[in-house]
Amino acid sequence: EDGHQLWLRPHATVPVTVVAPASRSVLLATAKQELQQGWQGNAGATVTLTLKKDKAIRYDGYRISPSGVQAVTERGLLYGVFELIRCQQTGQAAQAGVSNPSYEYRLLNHWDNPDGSVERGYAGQSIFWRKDSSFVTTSRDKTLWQEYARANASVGINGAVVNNVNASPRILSAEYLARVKAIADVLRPYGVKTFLAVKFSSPVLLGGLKTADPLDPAVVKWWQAKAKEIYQQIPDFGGFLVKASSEGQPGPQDYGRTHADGANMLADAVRPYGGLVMWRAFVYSPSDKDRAKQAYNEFVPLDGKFRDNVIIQVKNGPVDFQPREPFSPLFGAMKKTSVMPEFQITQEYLGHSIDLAFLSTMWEECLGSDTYQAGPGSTVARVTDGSVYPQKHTAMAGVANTGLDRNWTGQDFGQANWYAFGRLAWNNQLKSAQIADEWLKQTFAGAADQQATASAADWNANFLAPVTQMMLDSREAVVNYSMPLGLHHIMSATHDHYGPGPWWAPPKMRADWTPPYYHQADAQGVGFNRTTTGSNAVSQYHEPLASQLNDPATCPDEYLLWFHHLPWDFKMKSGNTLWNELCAHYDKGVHQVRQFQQTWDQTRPYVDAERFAAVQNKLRAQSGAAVLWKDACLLYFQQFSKLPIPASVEPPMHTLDGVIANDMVRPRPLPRP
Ligand code: BDP
Repeated sequence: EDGHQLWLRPHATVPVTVVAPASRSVLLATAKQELQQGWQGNAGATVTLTLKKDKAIRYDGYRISPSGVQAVTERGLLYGVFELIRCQQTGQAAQAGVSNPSYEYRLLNHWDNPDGSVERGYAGQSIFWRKDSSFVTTSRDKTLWQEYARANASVGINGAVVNNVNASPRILSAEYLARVKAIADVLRPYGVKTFLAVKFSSPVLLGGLKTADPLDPAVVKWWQAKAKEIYQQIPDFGGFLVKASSEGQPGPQDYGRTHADGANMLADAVRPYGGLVMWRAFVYSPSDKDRAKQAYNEFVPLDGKFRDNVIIQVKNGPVDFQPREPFSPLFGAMKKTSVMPEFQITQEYLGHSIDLAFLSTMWEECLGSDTYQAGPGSTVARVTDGSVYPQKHTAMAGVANTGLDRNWTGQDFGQANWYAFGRLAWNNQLKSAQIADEWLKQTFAGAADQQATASAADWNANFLAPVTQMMLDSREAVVNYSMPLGLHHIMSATHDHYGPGPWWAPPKMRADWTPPYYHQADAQGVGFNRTTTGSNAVSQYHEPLASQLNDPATCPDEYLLWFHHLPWDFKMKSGNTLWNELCAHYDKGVHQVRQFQQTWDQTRPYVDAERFAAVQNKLRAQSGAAVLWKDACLLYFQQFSKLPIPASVEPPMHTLDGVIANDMVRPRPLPRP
């Protein structure tokens, strides 16, 4: 049990007869095969797969009926088959009726570099690229890509951007495109489309042109020719993802052009082939007073100026994938443009592949947030999935956490985040409790080394219930021990965003990359004043939210220090002072992780030895990290608050000098049990 099978572990099956339309398509063959190899329903049953027009079915949706699965596309049939099997495995009755995906495109973004490294990857090297690659596709490559594509299909993911948004121009060279084609050929039978991230200056760097100006006819021609070259090899190629004029990446602004000019030029190049351009809104300049405001400021004026095959890809929060952020105010504000959410599955700011953090609750929180942009109930989910605005295209992206590690994601529970992303992209109203329940049943049921003992009731009570609860609490625990009450971006820079670093601010470093820019701690208090008396970022939210966030009395505790700079003795809703409340949150986080350790220790009879020990080791490391976070942050902030740590809080076991010295000087190798 090395976890390689993910949530698709083999299990006892029974024979089934599949009736399907005659077709030579590989997708349909995949659907039939999955059904035959995974059927656990009535032995000898007949299941009919039907392709038929049906007004109730949208995109790759499907209809389940007692006789089988009906869909409009072959992909839809495959997803219906996976739904039947998922229900059989998790002991649910398959719901008769239609299931439509919330989003047309459900995509993973791989931040994989051509040299095989993965930016913010914590599960080994890339599954797509390798340094020594002679670009011969080996059978090992193919097997791995096939397993990957199958896992995606099983949760409805239908697209993959196979290289980093900080894109190398080389990815568009003939040599690399040949490998992209090889990847696309393996992903296709599972309905996964291949996309590429492209560097805006590719016409210069790869094509030898003098400029990448999007309005220059030679540039336009270069991209058109490149698109043609790609589609000749990969007729169903998905399109481009672009990070432009952002964090040092080239973009249209280098030529005095707008994001719309840049995006539209690329959109025109792929339009003849039905291609899509996902243009990221992750932009901010070093000099602005409030990074959180910038994407909105740059993009809202461009609303309505984009071609209809452009989607603006917006990170869930206005800063950068922090453990908790309010939703990005761009959601719902761009009313005449397709907008898609981007989540980070890889745990860059939530403990890499060491800490256990089930991110479904974070995404559920974001999707359920009310933007009020078209009246109450205009949730992030509804303003991005076409329910509120007539978006031409809808999509959701997740920055993948996969690598060559045998279990794909480093931490075994990281698999749950890949799973949850797919499930939420299919149905943005799903509840995290259901997702955790499904994932645990498929990933761990029947996995004990000493099988015999556990009855179903025993397993449910002693494994499923406590571990589900642990998963549901896990993200909030990370928030508590790292960045509670709206604190953000106070992690260590030296250790690649793992562990605390509220002090980190080397001279000459751009301010908006340093934690003090975000926490603003001083003798008077702590927090970023984004109210009307500060940066006024609150004004980017729609009423009544703007007023609610603007007033510390009505601003939810979770976002308090995101929007307010408050005195250390500020009276919280709980009756505590801000300082005592902060201490209590850090302490709570530490205790939550210790509770997770106890919970997990008690699951030993129900889990195979290998995964049991792996998770146990990770939790031990996480427990240490939580104490370090608490000690470091409380001791650091105490320099400003000058207040005692309450007796109810576990006293620090570190010294501030000690943790700072350790953070600055010694890059710590990450434990890899
Ligand atoms: C930040 C990451 C950086 C990415 C960037 C992005 O630290 O590695 O390139 O996001 O999303 O969070 O472009």
